[in-house]
Amino acid sequence: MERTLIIVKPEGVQRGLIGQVIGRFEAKGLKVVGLKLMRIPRETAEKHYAEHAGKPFYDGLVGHITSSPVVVGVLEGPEAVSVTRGMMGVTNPKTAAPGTIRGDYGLDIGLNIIHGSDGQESAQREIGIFFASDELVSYERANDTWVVGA
Ligand code: D4T
Repeated sequence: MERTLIIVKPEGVQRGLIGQVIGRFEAKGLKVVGLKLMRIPRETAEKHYAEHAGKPFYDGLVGHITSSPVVVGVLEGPEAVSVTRGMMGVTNPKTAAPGTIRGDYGLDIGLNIIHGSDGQESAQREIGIFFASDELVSYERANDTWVVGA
């Protein structure tokens, strides 16, 4: 089982899409093992987006993600990282395929609704930035065998 970090970005919260976005992952069968609404402090955003420091869109990115509350979550499931990335769609919502979150809800690359970790290493790093270990909960769901098999 893998874990991955997602962020419903400020535009997702402001547009009332929290439930629809999280609901897609639940319907897919991924398990929510961590979830909180927060206003991201600037220092945390800089840590999270460290790989983009120096890029032309970096200042806007950090300014935007800290501008309004977000919902941060940890999803668990088989190949959770790539399954989540596939459901998000490509970075630019204009070209993201219909049926993906970005393809269905967005039009602007700076307002692309959702972040998801892009690999297992970044997932571990990002989960550590946003969640203390006692904020993540392992549990069985009664219908897991009907989603991921025995
Ligand atoms: P994240 O990391 O948020 O899941 O997005 P992606 O993996 O799909 O895309 P990314 O890391 O290349 O970009 C991170 C973040 O920056 C915004 N962005 C990106 C932007 O505002 N302008 C740009 O030109 C690019 C490339 C969107 C996502």
